[in-house]
Amino acid sequence: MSSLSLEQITRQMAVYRADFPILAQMVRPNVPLVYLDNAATTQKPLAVLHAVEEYYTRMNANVHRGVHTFSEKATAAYEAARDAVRDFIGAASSREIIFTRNATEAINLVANAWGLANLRAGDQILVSEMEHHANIVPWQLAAERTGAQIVPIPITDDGHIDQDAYQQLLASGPVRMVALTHVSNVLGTINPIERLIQMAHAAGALVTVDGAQSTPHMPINVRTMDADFFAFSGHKLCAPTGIGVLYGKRALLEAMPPFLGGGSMIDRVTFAKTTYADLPQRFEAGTPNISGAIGLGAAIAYLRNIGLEAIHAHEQALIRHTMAGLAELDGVRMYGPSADQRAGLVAFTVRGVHAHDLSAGLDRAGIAVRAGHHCAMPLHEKFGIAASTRVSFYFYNTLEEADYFVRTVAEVQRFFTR
Ligand code: 7TS
Repeated sequence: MSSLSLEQITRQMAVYRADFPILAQMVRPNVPLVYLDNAATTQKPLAVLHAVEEYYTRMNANVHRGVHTFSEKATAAYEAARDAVRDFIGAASSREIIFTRNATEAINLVANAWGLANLRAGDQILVSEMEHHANIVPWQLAAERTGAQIVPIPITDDGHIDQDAYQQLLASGPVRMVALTHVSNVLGTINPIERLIQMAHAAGALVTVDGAQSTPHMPINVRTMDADFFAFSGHKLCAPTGIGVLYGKRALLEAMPPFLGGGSMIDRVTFAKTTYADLPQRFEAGTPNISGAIGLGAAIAYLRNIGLEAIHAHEQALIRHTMAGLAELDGVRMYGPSADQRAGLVAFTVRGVHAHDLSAGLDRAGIAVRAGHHCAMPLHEKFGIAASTRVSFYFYNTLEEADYFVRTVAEVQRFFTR
């Protein structure tokens, strides 16, 4: 698909809309849904809905327990989903793939299991100023318990990691962990993650990459980027809610104590001493989200069939078009880098219109966007604003929707400022 022209890709993408019944829904009579809140969560194609239904209809049983036929079927399907995730993100082994509820839980797992075992008073954890709260608060909690210190990595005014400042922070350490997002959910910045990881490793620090906003939209290879830990959520890539992934390098995961205790994660339990299961079961206490994992496997197959490079190219075309349109409106301020350096989302403010009024106005026209601080309060503080409006695309969005969005922003602005 990557050999096609952009125009061909764009035409092809519109065809996939038929796989998403929700995209044909009305917000109210005669007002079709224009869903532009994909950074919050994405819609689910029939292939995913059917995979979940099929699991409950034909093979529902608990995994890794019974020797009965249905438990074996369910276990095989659950483990096939793990293998699909391994291939999708380029991990070396399926043992390095831990199923969690979401990216947030994946990062909490690292901050607790790795953090409490490895952090000491005086150690530093670098956290970039563009992180989502999910990659800030778990580290703060670990720091409170261990005496480690959180140090922010500054960003530039155009929304990039300040690499000189980052280098200085790494050099002055002792830095044990760097918490970095691959793509910012507010600025859209695609961070030069390989280079930032190399810099951390050269200073002896590990890196936890928040892949929540990159994994759905571009090819990912955790081995090429050399991430130590990498977290993402299924629901942002067409899978059901309640399933997420933590990738960790095998040696790191093997050396970590468990996060949650209970069934499935043990080797042998006595009241005197309990020993733990091997990877990945050690980190999957209790009955997992079996149908969610199977849905995630189906979502990955669906996305791979479209092609992650084509998805990225189409979304770049949408964001270029949208930012050019917004730039023509008076009083619109967009945050973050230029369109060619970002993923398919942009947060902006409109002079004279509060972000919540704007999003309510857009909703009246059927357009779903997000307004607020987008769980990135330190970032909004940095830019001196309390709230912004964010439009975020996925492959099923069209240039016509982008045009309609820009036109409606202009109309709402006229309404509030006349
Ligand atoms: N990291 C980033 C960069 C995110 O954008 C989000 C969710 C998360 C982590 C947490 O994901 P979860 O699935 O564990 O909740 N971001 C958003 C958003 O921007 N709007 O709604 C959720």
